[in-house]
Amino acid sequence: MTAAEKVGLHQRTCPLCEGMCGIDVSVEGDKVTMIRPNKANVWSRGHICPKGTTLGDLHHDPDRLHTPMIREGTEWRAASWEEAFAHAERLARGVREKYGQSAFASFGGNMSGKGFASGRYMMLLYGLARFAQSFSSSSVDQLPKNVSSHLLYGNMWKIPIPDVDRTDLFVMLGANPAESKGSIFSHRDVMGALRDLRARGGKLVVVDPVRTRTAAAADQWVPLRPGSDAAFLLAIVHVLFAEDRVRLGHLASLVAGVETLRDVAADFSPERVERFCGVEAKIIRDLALEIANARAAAIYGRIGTCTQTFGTLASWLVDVIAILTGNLDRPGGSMWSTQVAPHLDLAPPYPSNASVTGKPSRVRGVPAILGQYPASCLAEEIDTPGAGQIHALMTLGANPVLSVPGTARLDVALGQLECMISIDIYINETTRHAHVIFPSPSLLEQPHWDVWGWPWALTSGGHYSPALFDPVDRPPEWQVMARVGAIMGGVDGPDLGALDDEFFAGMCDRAGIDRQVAFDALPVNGPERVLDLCIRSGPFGDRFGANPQGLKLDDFKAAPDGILLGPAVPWGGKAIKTPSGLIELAHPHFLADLSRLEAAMDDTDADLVLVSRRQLRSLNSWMHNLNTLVKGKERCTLQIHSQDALRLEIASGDICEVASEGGTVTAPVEITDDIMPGVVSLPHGWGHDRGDARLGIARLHAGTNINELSPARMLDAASGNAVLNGIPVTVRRIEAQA
Ligand SMILES: Nc1nc2c(c(=O)[nH]1)N[C@H]1C(S)=C(S)[C@@H](COP(=O)(O)OP(=O)(O)OC[C@H]3O[C@@H](n4cnc5c(=O)[nH]c(N)nc54)[C@H](O)[C@@H]3O)O[C@H]1N2
Ligand SMILES: Nc1nc2c(c(=O)[nH]1)N[C@H]1C(S)=C(S)[C@@H](COP(=O)(O)OP(=O)(O)OC[C@H]3O[C@@H](n4cnc5c(=O)[nH]c(N)nc54)[C@H](O)[C@@H]3O)O[C@H]1N2
Ligand code: SF4
Ligand SMILES: [Mo]
Repeated sequence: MTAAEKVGLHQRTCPLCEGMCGIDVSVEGDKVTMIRPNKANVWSRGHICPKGTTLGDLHHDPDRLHTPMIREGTEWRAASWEEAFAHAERLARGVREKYGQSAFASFGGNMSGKGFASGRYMMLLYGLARFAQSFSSSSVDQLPKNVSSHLLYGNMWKIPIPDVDRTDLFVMLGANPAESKGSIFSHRDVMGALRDLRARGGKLVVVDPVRTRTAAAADQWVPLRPGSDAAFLLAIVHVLFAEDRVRLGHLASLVAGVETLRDVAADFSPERVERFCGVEAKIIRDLALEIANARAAAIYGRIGTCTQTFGTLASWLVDVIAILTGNLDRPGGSMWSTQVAPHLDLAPPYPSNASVTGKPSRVRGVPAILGQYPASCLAEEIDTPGAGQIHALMTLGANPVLSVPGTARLDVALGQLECMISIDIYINETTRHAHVIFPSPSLLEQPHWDVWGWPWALTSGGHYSPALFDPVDRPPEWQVMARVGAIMGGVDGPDLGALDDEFFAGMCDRAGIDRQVAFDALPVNGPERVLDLCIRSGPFGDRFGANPQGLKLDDFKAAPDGILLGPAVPWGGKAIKTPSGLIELAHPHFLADLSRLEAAMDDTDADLVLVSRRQLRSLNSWMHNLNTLVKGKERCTLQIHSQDALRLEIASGDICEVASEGGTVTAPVEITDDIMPGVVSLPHGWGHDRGDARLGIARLHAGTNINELSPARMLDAASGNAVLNGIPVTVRRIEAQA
């Protein structure tokens, strides 16, 4: 399409978060002139946030990479694609000849899943690369919930989602959708839905050490000490048993371990946990009874319940309470989605009968969890000599130098790699260490259908948007992924078409679709046919003609505002894939972690602890190079309660030093009573003053990197997930306000 033909208004979906908002993009020539909400989009109906309007700024960002980059020493130069592949291949071969395949590792980040091709071809890349160690942002995010779902339901991605639109009581722990827009909980407008809940007489309870904008919109804010959710939730379970309020409902015949759980919970009365949680016993008791009495209640925990010392226990107990009160798999409780294009079901699964834990890590000896090592172990695996040391690393849409604990060490370690290949759009804090960067196409140069949003939506539906601009002078990204996989895995002269056909055939097999039928109908390689297969083999699909009324990708192409297919319906027993066929309510992996919790309950001395926060105008570590989003007053502030400020003789605006066992940072102070005494908060994703990153705007609004304070040592033992909340710190003023 020529530029002239592109003038006008184009419907797109914003790929940045789970909001999946429909947007109207105005274009003149090759310039985006304006982005507005698309009110006609059947899913988002005009909802949008400030980030969605900046996709044009992102597309036009002069720092965004358009060609592959090769680094020699401290010098970067643009390279042709073939030259860059050849250079990467040479470096990888060098590492392989010296150390073997055991020296190869990967780090997959948050943006790896958002691209049209990258989200769909990750498994092809990984299959070819045979990385000896895989790391990802899962272990600074939802891995505890994956462990919980794997053990309870036999599928790490079978995560129940709160049915906000039909519930009467919403208990939300450690989540702040007012800023995040919802996570593992896709909704067109979470805050609107919470307002609707209250308007129809329902109740919202937010359990969070901070009175966030979400908590401020709730009927009840329950401040609790960071890291104590597991004890808080166990006390609720205690009350449910003690008051004889356990009602398994329609799931009764599917649940194992109820009596074991009763015994376990007997030790955790509200009175026993009250000091540890910092929550009065009566509040816990009342909440337990409210949940039991509610016609339907939805219990939901997110980042605050995962990225903490007892992330697995807390994630498990959120579901336990839903199960014990008959609220799992029922409207108004917590439900599973029914997706139009269930991509995750067609990817090679983590076997439901496999153990959560794998081989111990080389340096620290902590186990791999669900096939990956903790992100907090990456630095030591690179900088500790010995057999199996990492010398080659691939990063994909990841910025671990800002996003994982112990970043100072990681920053140095990455500089020691002999081969680092990144697929990214910037030379940033992490990719500045790469030897070769392969740029992804701009998000407007790719079609879109969300891989990671729809699995968490309790409305079935879909919306497809075509690429707005033609990508120039670059191979399709799926081919880049395949070639990088082949380079890392030492596969010479890969036949890309054949590899893709084999990959596609595997998906057909898992979908129960005859390979030849699918190949005949969808002969063109690439992500679009993967999407079409997912739709056609999915619950609403045409099954390649077997269900003639069913849907295929063309139907969505003909409906640029999307198609909705109704609210979620219960799954019943067919959701459960555990070896026993039952929901394993008291799996030994959970119970084994309780002694660690009991020990912590006797040791509550930390004077001040640090938690993280998200901000509407940021997206993790990487949208700070857009002036529209970062302009205005300084956002990277240390929030502290007025009592603590008084005690420490700190005034608003003072520059303070925050120190933990992990490191020391400085930040301006913001005094507020919307945070518990004893807790301080910094936003995550800042710290852009490092080295020679090419981020002109972000450098001017550098902020401070919270993860210099997160000690790599601190893990949720049951999942290997990083502890990013509840970190003991000290705070002192170093400079009075100007
Ligand atoms: N202290 C603390 N730390 C945290 C958190 C916290 O709450 N507190 N949250 C954690 C969580 S939940 C997560 S998910 C992680 C996120 O941390 P990461 O997984 O490291 O992801 P991002 O910070 O989003 O960085 C995304 C990277 O992708 C690149 N990128 C942007 N667009 C594209 C694209 O289209 N294609 C490609 N290939 N690359 C692109 C960016 O340049 C950047 O390098 O951080 C974690 N770290
Ligand atoms: N604008 C914006 N949106 C985003 C992102 C972003 O960076 N910016 N990141 C995206 C990503 S990758 C993710 S994973 C999601 C995350 O989405 P959310 O889970 O909603 O994440 P947060 O907004 O960080 O909210 C976490 C809350 O947990 C609280 N908390 C901290 N410690 C504890 C604790 O021990 N117990 C309890 N109960 N609460 C605690 C914090 O105070 C905070 O309010 O957001 C996504 N959306
Ligand atoms: S809420 Fe999420 S999907 Fe919607 S515009 Fe903002 S970033 Fe994009
Ligand atoms: Mo995340």
